[in-house]
Amino acid sequence: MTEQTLFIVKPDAVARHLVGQIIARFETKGFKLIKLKMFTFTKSQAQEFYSVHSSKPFFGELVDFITSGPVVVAIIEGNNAVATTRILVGATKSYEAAPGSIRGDFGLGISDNIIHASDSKDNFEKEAKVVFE
Ligand code: FUP
Repeated sequence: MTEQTLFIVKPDAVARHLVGQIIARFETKGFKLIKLKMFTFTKSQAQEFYSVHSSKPFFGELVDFITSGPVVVAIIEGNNAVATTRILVGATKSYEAAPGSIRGDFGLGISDNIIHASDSKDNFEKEAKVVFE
């Protein structure tokens, strides 16, 4: 089923010049790029983006990290985009993520875990509003 999802190349990966390699993984897999932009989250945008985590102990760290430098956000389209993108991205803790996944191949951190991807159609729609509107 053709659907859309969103991913964000996080500040750690932008700083390490991994943007091209990460976008290439999605294009190589067969996804079509629909929207692409580079920007830096404001604090209020980050708090809204991560509002589902607002009660978690790591919320402050998460907001500080995602606002720490520019990110690249993309909307992509293709078969089963939400679930397949989560597979390509890998486990949240980069040091546990499987080799071959983006987090597994490029990082070791938790909040600095290279990439964000929407985990449902509803969250894709919410996140796309926060970053593109
Ligand atoms: P994911 O969907 O894999 O990005 O992971 P979650 O939605 O569970 O977490 C969102 C972000 O919170 C992660 F990208 C990193 C951060 N996080 C922490 O900093 N510490 C934790 O213990 C769990 C998540």
